[in-house]
Amino acid sequence: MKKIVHLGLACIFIGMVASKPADNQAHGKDRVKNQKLSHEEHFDGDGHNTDYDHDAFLGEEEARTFEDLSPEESKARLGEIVEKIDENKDGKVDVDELQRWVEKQQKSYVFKDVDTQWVGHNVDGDDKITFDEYNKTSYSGLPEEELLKLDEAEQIDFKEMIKRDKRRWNGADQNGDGNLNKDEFSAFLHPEEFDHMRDVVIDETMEDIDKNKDGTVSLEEYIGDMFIPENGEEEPDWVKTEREQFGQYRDKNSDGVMDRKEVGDWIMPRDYDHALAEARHLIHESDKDGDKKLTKQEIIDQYDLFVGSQVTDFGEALVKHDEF
Ligand SMILES: *[C@@H]1O[C@H](CO)[C@@H](O)[C@H](O)[C@H]1NC(C)=O
Ligand SMILES: [Ca+2]
Ligand SMILES: [Ca+2]
Repeated sequence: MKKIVHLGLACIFIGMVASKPADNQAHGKDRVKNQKLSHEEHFDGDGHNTDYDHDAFLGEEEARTFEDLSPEESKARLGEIVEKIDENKDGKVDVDELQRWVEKQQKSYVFKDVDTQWVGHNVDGDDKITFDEYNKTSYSGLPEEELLKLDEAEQIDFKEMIKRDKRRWNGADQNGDGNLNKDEFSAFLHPEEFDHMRDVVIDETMEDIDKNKDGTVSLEEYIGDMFIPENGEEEPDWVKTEREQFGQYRDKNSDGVMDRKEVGDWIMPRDYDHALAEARHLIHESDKDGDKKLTKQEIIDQYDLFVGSQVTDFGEALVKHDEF
């Protein structure tokens, strides 16, 4: 009997661990939130690359689907998108609306993940997940003593995990009612994407990296999180580069260690707002009458910039004809 319960648990726990991408397993560079809007470079040697804008405006996945549309189809779909962006329905898209839209596309993987997990954890199907529901779906509703007995078999430190989950839960529960609605649950699953979760993310990172628990990250702790040499192995060049980066960029006040603020600047950098820069760029390129807002027509007139089309690719193919 015990055995069966045990196996059932193993499945649930494996599912749970696998479904929390932002969780404990991150190391080194994986910890750093990637704020780039596209894998494409925006400006290269030859000038402006609209693939970057397409990815930023549509999300990388959706941008690929637009590549197969005719100009008419892509203009029609772009028109529908513009109506969604225009939140206050005044017929114009302003820089704030556009910035929020670009941020949303950047986070679209988050929303997809949240949609899937929401169904799995929201047992009664209402508009919130209670901690009781989360307990049942993630910890089989077992008392903590029972979980701790499983630590060794499952290779999971449940005590630590519950502590983290509760801290994240409280950080995500913005209205403080003890439950998580869908927005709050998004912040719980992907705290690195939400600025109000910054402290929680820093706490988790410090717990992982600050091995001697002195409240700061030393150079050795920083490197130890990304690279552990195996019997006498020499340090690869990228690790040497990281050592230099630590002194040059991470330890900003040059006291030899990273404090919480410096850890925050490293894992959730906010010195440059990519979405805002992109929103300004798109408006600058398309605002014919100079009112700093875009009408649907102004956007559709520039559909090559926003979404691209077969025609763009076809045009590029013609230009590159000699290479084929
Ligand atoms: C889950 O529920 C059980 C049973 O009510 C309780 O003993 C346990 O402490 C709960 N676990 C957490 C993480 O709250
Ligand atoms: Ca709540
Ligand atoms: Ca330390």
